[in-house]
Amino acid sequence: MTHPLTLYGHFLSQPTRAVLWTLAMKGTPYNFVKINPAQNEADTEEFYAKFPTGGVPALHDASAKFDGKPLHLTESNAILAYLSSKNGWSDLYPTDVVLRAKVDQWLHWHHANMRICTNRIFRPRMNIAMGWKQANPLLEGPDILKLLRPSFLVLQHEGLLNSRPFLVGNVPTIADISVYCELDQLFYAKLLDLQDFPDIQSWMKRLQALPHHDEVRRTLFKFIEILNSKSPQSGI
Ligand SMILES: N[C@@H](CCC(=O)N[C@@H](CS)C(=O)NCC(=O)O)C(=O)O
Repeated sequence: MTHPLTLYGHFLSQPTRAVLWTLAMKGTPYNFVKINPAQNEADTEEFYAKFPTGGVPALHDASAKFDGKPLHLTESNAILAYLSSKNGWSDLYPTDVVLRAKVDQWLHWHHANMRICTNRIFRPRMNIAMGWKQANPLLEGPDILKLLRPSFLVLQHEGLLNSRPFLVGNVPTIADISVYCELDQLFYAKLLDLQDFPDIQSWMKRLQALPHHDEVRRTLFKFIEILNSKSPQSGI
């Protein structure tokens, strides 16, 4: 069936997962095109013509126009904000300017902070396990904690201050979704030491309880089995 929205992405891509989860939670129909950038599947003229930044997730919205053409949008947090604004999901992206500013703060913070969960910790493991692109050296337990500790302090002491249930209040927003989708993979791969951060642990449990959590992580769970079996494989 054809829908105006087409999402290009991969189930192991953390920012793709954030968009997929949001669409699932809101019951929004869309077409999905699986693209694995780690196997150079985004390196085609056709993809670059639509999405010059070359990565996933990437959204095509046939019901909206930019420069006289259908809207093509990259950057997961921009996609999440766009979908929320367009569809009036004010629970996920509040219309109150102060609350929205706090959501935006976390979305911007995510890029230079939480994103290291993938770039420095998870992706090297993924590339080795799947025989994909060249990997950086693997970081292990204490080095992972050292790298993430400053971000955990910010999350615990500013985000979840006074045991606030979610980063910006009593309900989850796209800020929680974006940040959590970096940490989930480390949690399930048993690479996350949150002993000193009980508020982050409780917050993660609240996110795990949201609808469609496991469904959008089926490929991640399968990949973690491969990772634990320590034998290189392909086909995800
Ligand atoms: N800031 C971007 C990051 C997107 C990103 O890093 N995507 C990865 C997959 S998780 C990608 O497409 N990388 C391109 C490549 O590996 O060549 C976002 O939030 O959407």
